[in-house]
Amino acid sequence: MGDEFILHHYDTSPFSEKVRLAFGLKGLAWRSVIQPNVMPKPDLVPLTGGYRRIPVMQVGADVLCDTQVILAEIERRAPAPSLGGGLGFATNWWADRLFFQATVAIIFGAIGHLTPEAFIKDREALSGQRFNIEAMKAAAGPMRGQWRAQAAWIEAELGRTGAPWLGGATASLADIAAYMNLWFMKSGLPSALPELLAGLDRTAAWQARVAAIGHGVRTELSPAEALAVARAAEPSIQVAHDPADPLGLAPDAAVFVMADDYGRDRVTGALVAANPERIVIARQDEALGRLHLHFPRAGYAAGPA
Ligand SMILES: N[C@@H](CCC(=O)N[C@@H](CS)C(=O)NCC(=O)O)C(=O)O
Repeated sequence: MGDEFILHHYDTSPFSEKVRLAFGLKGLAWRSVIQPNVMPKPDLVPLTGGYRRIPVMQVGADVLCDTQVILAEIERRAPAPSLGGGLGFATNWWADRLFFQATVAIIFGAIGHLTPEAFIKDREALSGQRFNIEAMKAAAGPMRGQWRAQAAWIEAELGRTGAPWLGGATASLADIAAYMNLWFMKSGLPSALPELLAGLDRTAAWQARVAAIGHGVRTELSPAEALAVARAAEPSIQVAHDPADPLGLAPDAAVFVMADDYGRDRVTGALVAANPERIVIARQDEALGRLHLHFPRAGYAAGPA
């Protein structure tokens, strides 16, 4: 079990949907561990050292936080068929941040008043901002134009090439990343989609194609079993340290890592390796032993602890 892909997620999580589709694109088998969608997450935080966002992927005693580094690791371990190269990750960055913020504004502008109090409190803690339902309502209308502008880029690209996928003849990360926003809109506010996609027929057909990629072979695992896998394993993913890294720290230095957008919990450990793709830190957990935590560089701050 030490080299299986273990995905800590929940079914309604749009970021997790990207990873599930990446497993589907590559036809991979994976273990699914369902985690709560609000704090506390007592079976997740021991693995992550305090990082609370979803999804997290575990391979033995290696813990990958954030879809950017999860997708890079899936690509490394299972290179064919490929998720594509750097442009896919650039598309992923746009889809995660800019396109996603437009999607969130529209969904919560419409359903914010139906949101349970516990969820609101949790997301206020996550974002460090008030969950301002009136402001979200006011922003949602104008944001529809911005959302459609971004969806129209998908339409334009499919129209320009006449290909079934954004990258041409085969599906890639660009498809999965951009699609995540349509998936979230469809599950969060399905009534908005016909208007938002009106006339964007290629995009609607592409959306169905991406959905049909599926999720590969999913089997459930309990949180306790996942923790037992970590306890029984030693970190095994080899990551090269880049001596030219701007962080300027040598392996073994005490470092912190934190997201620079929301969920900015600081995670600390000893540097294992830092390169343009990821930063890896080692943590000793009382119950689980030595763990290596992998974070992306884009979107994260890191420095001496
Ligand atoms: N940049 C992160 C973002 C992850 C993210 O925002 N996840 C959402 C769920 S889709 C989350 O963690 N929400 C708070 C929670 O579930 O507790 C990634 O790519 O993994």
